[in-house]
Amino acid sequence: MSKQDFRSGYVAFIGRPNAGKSTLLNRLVGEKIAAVSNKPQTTRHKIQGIVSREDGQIVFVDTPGVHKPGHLLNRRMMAAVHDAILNVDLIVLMRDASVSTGNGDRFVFELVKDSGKPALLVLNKIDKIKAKSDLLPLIDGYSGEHEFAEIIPISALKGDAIDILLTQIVKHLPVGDPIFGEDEMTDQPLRSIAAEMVREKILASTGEEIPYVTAVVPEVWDDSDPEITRIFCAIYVERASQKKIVIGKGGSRIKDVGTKARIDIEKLIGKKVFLKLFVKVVEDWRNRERDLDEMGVRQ
Ligand SMILES: Nc1nc2c(ncn2[C@@H]2O[C@H](COP(=O)(O)OP(=O)(O)OP(=O)(O)O)[C@@H](O)[C@H]2O)c(=O)[nH]1
Ligand SMILES: [Mg+2]
Repeated sequence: MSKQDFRSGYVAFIGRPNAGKSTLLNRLVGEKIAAVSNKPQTTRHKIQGIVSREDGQIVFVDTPGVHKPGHLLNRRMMAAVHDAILNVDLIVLMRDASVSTGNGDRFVFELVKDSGKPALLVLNKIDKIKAKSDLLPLIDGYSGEHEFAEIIPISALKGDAIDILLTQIVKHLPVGDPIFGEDEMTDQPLRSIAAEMVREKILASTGEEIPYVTAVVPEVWDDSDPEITRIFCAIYVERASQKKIVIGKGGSRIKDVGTKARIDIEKLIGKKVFLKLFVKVVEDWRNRERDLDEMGVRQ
């Protein structure tokens, strides 16, 4: 590959909550760097994942799912979406193809249209569509919505059509030098990824309001022992009753969350981990500038 043919650029994943944006990011990067869950609003800030290939380098920007903002937290989340749209070379609009189109989707289509940026439409979760012939009318319908550069059905979970997607993405990027080093994977500090792994396990094991009122802040990261990394994370909730739920009967839930998160973090850093979790009640943290800053939910 000659230097003149090498392409590089930023690509944002934009879509409704639960479309599978973070699942795709993890799949493309080949490491778990973003939390994934079946609860909406899992991703709260921009996460970059870097893919280096022979023909190009792509910096993927995972963003929070597009939703109506209620708290300051949600307003910051939506600001991250707008910021990503403004600053990328290409948009990947992602839809869960197994559910029907609603008003929320139309809002996302408009966002992408208004940006004037080139966009690919990714129809995700095709593993859930039994009759593949159902895909054609879907693709037809969407091509009437907007002039997408491509419409690509994939399964982020199973890894179907991921290579096709990557090749198409590179094709639509500008010619240019790599932006990051070849072996760089993400802009996220390890401690933020670790905190996200803890939050992911809490999301997986709770329902109702707990996923929305929970945040995880890494407070201590001690690498002084070459054998083991000691990590202390605070789990924020808003009320004492929620603290009880997160801790679980006799501490069973927080113990289970800790064990599962520790396994993910050990895989990530390639070292033994001691993980200590504790719960803090901070009323209305979702509307408090300082708490959000500390949690890394950036302006
Ligand atoms: N069957 C199936 N499930 C998928 C696929 N991709 C993602 N999922 C599931 O969909 C759910 C949502 O995935 P996420 O990757 O967290 O979705 P997201 O778009 O990042 O969601 P937000 O961060 O809330 O905006 C999870 O339960 C995933 O396992 C897919 O290709 N097939
Ligand atoms: Mg996500």
